[in-house]
Amino acid sequence: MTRPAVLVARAVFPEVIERLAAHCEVDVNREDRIFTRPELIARLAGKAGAFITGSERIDAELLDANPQLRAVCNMAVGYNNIDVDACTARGVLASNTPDVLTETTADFGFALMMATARRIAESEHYLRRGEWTKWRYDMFAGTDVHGATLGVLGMGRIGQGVARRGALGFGMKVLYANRSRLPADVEATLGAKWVDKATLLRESDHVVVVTPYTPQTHHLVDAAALALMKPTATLTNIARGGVVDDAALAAALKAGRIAAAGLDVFEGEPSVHPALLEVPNVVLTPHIASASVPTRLAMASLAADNLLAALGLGPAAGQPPTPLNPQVLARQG
Ligand code: 8YV
Repeated sequence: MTRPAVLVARAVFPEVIERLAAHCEVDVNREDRIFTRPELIARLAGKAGAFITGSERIDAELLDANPQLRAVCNMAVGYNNIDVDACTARGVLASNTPDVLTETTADFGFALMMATARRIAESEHYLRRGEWTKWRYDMFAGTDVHGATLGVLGMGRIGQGVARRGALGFGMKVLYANRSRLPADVEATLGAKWVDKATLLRESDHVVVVTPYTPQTHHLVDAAALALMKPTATLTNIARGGVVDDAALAAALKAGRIAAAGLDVFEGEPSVHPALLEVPNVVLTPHIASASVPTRLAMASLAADNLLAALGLGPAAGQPPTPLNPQVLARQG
């Protein structure tokens, strides 16, 4: 039997490549340069499957140029880089990596919110600049996290993880806005109250954004939303660039309309809106919320499991663990 060829579109853990190589002909982007679109399309020629990350966009045009493709497996839970309907229409299995990163990402979201509220990055820069000469009563005085009101915009798995940390660890009152309401027992455990977005923005001391990026959530937090927030409030975005209007946020931070922001994701990343780099009251990190070594390894392994299984290989042949369009499998079966 000929071994199927797969593309690993970005550099990834060698042990994961080895596992793929036990079953497939693997073409790895070892230099880890992000492919241009024509390069990606060309590199997929003859490949049955692709191991991708958020930096590769999979759409109808790319699929039509590579009709032999049978599986595209994302090393990310968010999949706004994949046109799942276009995959389904062409019988291509698409997958993501849910669950394995939930707690690590919630840890980071909480850490970023705390760093923002307590001005950790800003004060560290001040110290490194050699400006710390004396104690002062209001030096880097921020806002409290414990006992404050946490507003979670988007209450999926990661949002619930952030809420759990706030409610159970820090005695926070939790508000959440989400398309659907949580089951009563989950609400009760978190002491969480389902509210509309405007109420959440008006009443929260710390707003954390954890929604998927879709046309409906584009600029969910825009100038009008920011205007509803308390002047003492913080905003943390660990969702996707584009859910927050970064230009409007920079203007709100500059004007002191909200106290501070923590951002792990940006519109057009890795570019960062220049105005955000100018304001001191924002903590900026380079999309690392899921970046613990065990979690990144778990994400890569799950993406590889999906790829092998979707191509009918390995111990779970035919049964990818986390498909986005399982109807494709039913059709193949
Ligand atoms: C990834 C993420 O690191 O899982 C996601 O949706 O945003 C991150 O965990 C990133 O998307 C790379 O694929």
